[in-house]
Parts: sequence; structure tokens; C-alpha cells
Amino acid sequence: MSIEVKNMKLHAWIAEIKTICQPDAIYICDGSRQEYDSMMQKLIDSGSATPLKKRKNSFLFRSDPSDVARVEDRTYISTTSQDEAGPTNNWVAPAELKGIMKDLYKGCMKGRTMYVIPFSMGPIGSPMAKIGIEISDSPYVVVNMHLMTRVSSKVLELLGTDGDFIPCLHSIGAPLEPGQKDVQWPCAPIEQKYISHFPEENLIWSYGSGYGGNALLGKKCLALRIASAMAKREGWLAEHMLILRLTSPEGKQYHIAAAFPSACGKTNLAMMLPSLKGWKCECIGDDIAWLKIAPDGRLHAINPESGFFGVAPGTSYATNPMAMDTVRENVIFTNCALTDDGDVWWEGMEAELPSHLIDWKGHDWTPESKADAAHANARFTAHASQCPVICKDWENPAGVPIDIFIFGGRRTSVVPLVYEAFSWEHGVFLGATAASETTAANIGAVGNLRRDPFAMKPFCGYNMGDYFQHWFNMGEKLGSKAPKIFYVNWFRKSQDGKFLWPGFSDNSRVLKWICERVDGKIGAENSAIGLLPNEGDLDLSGLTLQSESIKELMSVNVDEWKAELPDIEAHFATFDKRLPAKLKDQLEELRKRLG
Ligand code: SAT
Ligand code: MN
Repeated sequence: MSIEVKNMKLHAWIAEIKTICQPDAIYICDGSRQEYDSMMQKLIDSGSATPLKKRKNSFLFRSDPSDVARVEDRTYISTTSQDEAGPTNNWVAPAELKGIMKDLYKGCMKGRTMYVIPFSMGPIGSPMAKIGIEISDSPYVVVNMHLMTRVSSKVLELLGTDGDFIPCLHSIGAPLEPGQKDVQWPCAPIEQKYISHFPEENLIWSYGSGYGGNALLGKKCLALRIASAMAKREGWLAEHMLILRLTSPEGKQYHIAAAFPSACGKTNLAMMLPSLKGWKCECIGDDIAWLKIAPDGRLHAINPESGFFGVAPGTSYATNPMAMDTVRENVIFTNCALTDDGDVWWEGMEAELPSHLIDWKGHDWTPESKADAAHANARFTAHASQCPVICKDWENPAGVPIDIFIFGGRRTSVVPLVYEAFSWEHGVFLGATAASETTAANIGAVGNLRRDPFAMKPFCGYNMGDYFQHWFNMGEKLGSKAPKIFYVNWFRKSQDGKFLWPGFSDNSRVLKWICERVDGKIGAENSAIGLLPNEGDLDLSGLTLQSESIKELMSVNVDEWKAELPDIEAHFATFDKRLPAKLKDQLEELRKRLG
């Protein structure tokens, strides 16, 4: 062991896991640059990482074709009673799940090194931060954790002898027999994959996958599933939200937290370059927000992560120039295509198709090839400090005061571009009924409509009925200092299947309207579903949009909305007795307004 472990609980845990998993060696990570470099060198030597000639200190990884996204079907919230996990989570009783997993963990690190990764979610030592220790047998996980979280020996110092931490156990589930040659991306078959959470004891056990949120346990597992359960107990919020600061031409700052499902453009919005003159957007986070009521009575948010694990396909200088500049150097790419001159490529990166590539599976690719060159859930991992529009307050331990919440999803029909909730209660209803078409961020069918309340369906670590009630309770505590709530949909299409709204930098037009509403500068039109922009209030200057397109984009079709009611009812019915009465009231009010 390179570093001495003084913490009693950690010492015992390492010894226990060593006995079960039987690694060849143990390495305690210190988070240093030298550690990153030597780990990456090992990954190059073993053939897992390809250094990119065209991007300084950047590397390409190709995963096993079976291990390309989060596995929601194999993700568990294991509480004593199933009712605590609720209808949105897979559940197996803790003793049974631990039994199954202990069998899998037995000897699972043979032939490999067990890495002990001390990390902080949130600035080290900040009152809002949480300490985790990930034990993993994947060096790919170590280098990604270096960028996504604060890995440091300082975390161990902070723990002292008896400080507490969240244990996060991870194995790719691919032991090596003596002399057995390793593969490029070792992992276990799908039926052996388990992403398990024990929120009653703040514990995470992950087995069989090396990809993204399945393996980088600080992210969805700790910062959302475990943290949401802690937040419920302790009276704060852990949300699947980007955080941004918008500054108006007059210099007024607005802080926005917005929840959209995975792969629905959170990173694009968080780093947007507004098309409206004089407006400025700065990024604080692109995926997760932890929000607490500060002594000033307002909700303050921090980004617990320190990097971006963004979807590569579709990212370009046209759609997200700041992300493109963020990934110029010091980046880990996963499942992108490789160009002949040693750079990465993905669908939507540029208009021109290269004549030849190596695709994400390692095969030759030409424009005639039928399959995509990059996987639809190909990712980049980059440190947040590399983003040109990172906000100077992104690591402020006190967080930023949130003025505005935005919910949304991917809906090709029915839902207008933007509307405002009538009240906090109505806003919670909008969050609770949010729906989106599924994306490649989860293994499974793409494009199916599903209710994804608060974009938290895959990430809420307890009964979601109680989660809704928690939101009502927070609203009561915040009173008049509660952020205003809005709902947006960038993805509405015309009858002939074309996107009606240009999106990206032009989303600043929607944000401007939202800010003007918050300031009480403009009125709004009452509709059955919420408050809509009055004609002429949405700043469309310089846009060449047909007036019919705008009408279609903003239209609220009462019949289409009535047709949503049975689905909302069925969705609510799944929560049974845990559904807050206030949500039933909101549904009845919507029904009345629709007439
Ligand atoms: O794989 S992750 O869970 O980290 C990414 C996502 O689904 O948002
Ligand atoms: Mn996400």
C-alpha cells in the first residue's frame, strides 16, 4: 500500500473486500497527475486506450458491445420493505441481493489490482460535500473518477481515524486465471450485472459493468440515488439538473437549475452561447445539482461533480461550441470513431463525412457503411475547468441562489415550447408528470414515451410518491423565496416531421422570456396547462421562423391534452397510497380547466 490508511472503518472495509474479491494487489489512489499518467500508460500498454495523435493527452476507449450504457433493468434500490423503494425502482430484499452479489464478488478481482479511490462530491471540506470511497478493479474507472470527482489523498486526511464515508464497491466481474490474456474491455454478461443501492446504510454495490453511471459510482449511484434518500431524510434536494448563470444585458444575474432526462441536451443548455445580444450564459454544472436552503432562506445549489461525462454524437461547433472547446485536450473518449490521422469523430460532429474511419467496434467504416461510426451513447469525459464558459463560482462551497427551475423532456408533439406553472404546487405537478421519449443513454428501446418525473425516474433512491411530497414540503419551507417553475420542450415537430424550434443558442430566447416573467416585467396568457407567452413577448428578432411554425410550436390542443389524462392517471395510480393528495388535486384542476 502506497498510502497509509488511518481511518478505522476504511481499514476494515478494505480488509473485508480483499478477502472476498481476492485481488492480486491493492493500490490506494492519491489523485495526483502522476497517478493519472501512469494509470493511462498501463491502459495504453494493455491495448485498452488508444492515444490520439491529434488531441493532446487524449485517449479513446472502445467498450464491449454489450456494455454501452446504464442498465436500468439491472439497477436496484434495496430497502428492507419494497414499499420504501416504490414502484419506479427494481427491488430485491437486502439479504437476498447481498447473498447473490457476494457469490459473484467471490474471487472476482483475481489477476487484477484493487484500486481504492477516495473522492469528494462537492469541493473537499465544503459543508455540502459528501465523501465516498470507491473500490474498483478497473483502471478506466480510476482515470474517469479523477476527472469527474475530486480524487485526493486530502480526502483521507479529512476522514481522520473515525470520519464517515459512503462505501462504493465496484467490480467489472472478470477475474483472470493465471496466464489468461485480458481483453480490451473486460466485463460480465448482462444477466450478471447488478447496480445495487442500500440507501438505509448508504452503501453501493456494483458488479459486471465498466460503463459510465454503472461504474463511476460517484455520479448517478452516490450523487443521485443515495444522495436523494439522504436529502429526503435531511431536508434538502439531490436532483438530476444542470445549473447555469444567465446574465442580462443590464448585468442582472439569474441562476437556473433545469431537469431533463439523460441525452436530452442538458450539456448543450448548460454551456449555451446565447444568440441574443448582450446575454451571457455561464456553466456551473451539466448533470447534477445538490440544493439546500441557505441562511438567507433561499435555495442554493452546488454541482457535486468536477467534470462532464457528455454525449458525443450531435455535439458540434454549431450545436455546442463550448463543449467542443472543452474537449480539445486532456479528454477520455469512449465509443467514438477513430479517424485515419488519429482524432475522434462522431455523427453530427461536422457536415462532411470522412472517407474512412475505424468505428466504435474497431472495424473499418466508410460512408457506405450502414451502421453509425460512433455509438449513439458515445461519451467524452473532461474536467469542468476546461470549459471556456465555466462560472467563476462553480466551486463556491456556498453554492449559487436558484431563481428558476425548468423541467422538460423530448416530446415531438402535444407539449408547447414553454409555459409557466401557476404556483409551486402546479410546478410540482409539472415535474411529477414530465414525460420524454427514451434515448440511448439506457440499454433498451429508443423513442418510446415514458413518464420520467423530474427526470429522476432512474435515479430516485426511495419511493417516488414520498419524493413528490418532499418537493411540496420544500416549497412550504421556502414560501415566497421559492424559485419559479417552468416547463420547456425544444423537440416539438411539425406534421411533416421537422423540428419547429431551432434550439441550442436560440433557447436563450426562451430563457429571456422566463427571466422577464420572474421580474414581473411582462404578462402571460392563461391556458389550461399553464401560463403561455403573450404574442410578441418571445424575442424572435433575427430569426426567420414562419408565423405558422410559431403558432404550431406554442399551440395547446385541448383534445390532445385530454388524451394525456388517462396516462397521467395510470402513472399516478402506481404510487397508490404514497401519492400526495395535492397531486390528485392538481390533476382534477387540470381536468376542469380542459373542460
Ligand atoms: O452513464 S451516465 O449515467 O453517467 C450518463 C447518463 O445516463 O446521464
Ligand atoms: Mn444525467
